[in-house]
Amino acid sequence: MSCIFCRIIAGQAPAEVLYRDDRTIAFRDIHPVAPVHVLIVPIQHFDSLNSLSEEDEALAGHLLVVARRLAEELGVARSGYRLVINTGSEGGQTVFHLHLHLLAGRRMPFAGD
Ligand code: DGP
Repeated sequence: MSCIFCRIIAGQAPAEVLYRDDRTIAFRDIHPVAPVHVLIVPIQHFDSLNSLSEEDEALAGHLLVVARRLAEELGVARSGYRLVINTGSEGGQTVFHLHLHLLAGRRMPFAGD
């Protein structure tokens, strides 16, 4: 299995897992860029957001709800947080398994920077 996130999902690579259900896993980013930096990842492998179809709308919504719940549990829902989905090389994607970044704990610059 070459995908690092698939290996984490399968328990073949270590990660600090904060949440798991039948469709989703969330674990801390190995290279955090904010005091809170969690990755919310579908169990099913999608290379990127480009691979998501209309049939996956419920899953896409679930990922957002999981992110919102994690923000509450991590105590950043009120202070604020940012969700990021890097897509493709110019979008900054480096791991080609769809994931949301949950970033919080510091003031974020303008999203276009
Ligand atoms: P992106 O650039 O959007 O594809 O983000 C990929 C993120 O994945 C990046 O912030 C670093 C993180 N990452 C890469 N490999 C691992 C790993 O093995 N474990 C964990 N926890 N995070 C990883």
